[in-house]
Amino acid sequence: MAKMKLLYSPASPYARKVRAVAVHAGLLKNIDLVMAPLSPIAPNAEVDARNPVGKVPTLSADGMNLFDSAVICEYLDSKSRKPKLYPAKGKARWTALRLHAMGDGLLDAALLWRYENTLRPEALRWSDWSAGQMKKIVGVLDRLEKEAASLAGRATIGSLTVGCALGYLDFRFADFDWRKGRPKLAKWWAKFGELPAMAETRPTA
Ligand SMILES: N[C@@H](CCC(=O)N[C@@H](CS)C(=O)NCC(=O)O)C(=O)O
Repeated sequence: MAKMKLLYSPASPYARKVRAVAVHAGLLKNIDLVMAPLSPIAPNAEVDARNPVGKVPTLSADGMNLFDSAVICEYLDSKSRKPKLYPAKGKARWTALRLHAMGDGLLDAALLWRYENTLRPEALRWSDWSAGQMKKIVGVLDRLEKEAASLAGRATIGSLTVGCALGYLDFRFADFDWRKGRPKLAKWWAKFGELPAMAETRPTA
C-alpha cells in the first residue's frame, strides 16, 4: 500500500480519532505523521494547500486530500481488513453514527469554549457564549450516561469518538469533573481507554 500522509496535531482530538482508527485497522505503519501546528488565527500553509477549511486532520492518500475526520476515518476503515468500525447496516450502523455525532458535537463545543477562553483577548470574551458551549458539553455527557449501554460491545466509530471526546476533557478540562454523577460513563471509559487504539494515541501538548 502506498504511503499516506497525515497532517495532524498531537493535541487534536479529531486527529486522535484518525490515529485511533489507524491503530485499530493496523494501518498506522502506512501513514507518515506530520505535525502541523495551527489555530484559527495562525493558519498553516501546508494544511491550507490541501484543505480549504484549514483544519487538521488532513490526510493525503490515493492522490486525494481528504478531510474532515469523519471522512478520513471512513476512508481508513474502508481499507481495513480488521473488524469494521462503521457497521454496514441496520440499527448497529445508526447507533454508531449517532454516537459519533454526539462525540463530535461535544468536541465542537469544547473546542469553541477553549478558543473563546484562550485565544480571544480577555476583554472581548463573552461569558454567555462560553456558558452556551458548556451546556452542550453537559447535555452530551448526561445523554451518554443515560445511554451508556449503547457503548458496550465491539468498538465502533461511535465509541472511539466518544472515547476521544472524554480523553479531551481529561486533557484540556481537567478541573471540570465530568465523571461526577456519571458512574456508568466513567466505568466504561476506564476500560475502553486501555484499548491499544486509545492507549497509543493519548494527547500531548
Ligand atoms: N470537523 C473537523 C474539526 C477539525 C478541527 O476543528 N480541528 C482543529 C484542531 S483540534 C483545527 O484544525 N483548528 C484550526 C481552525 O479551526 O482553524 C474534523 O472533524 O476534522
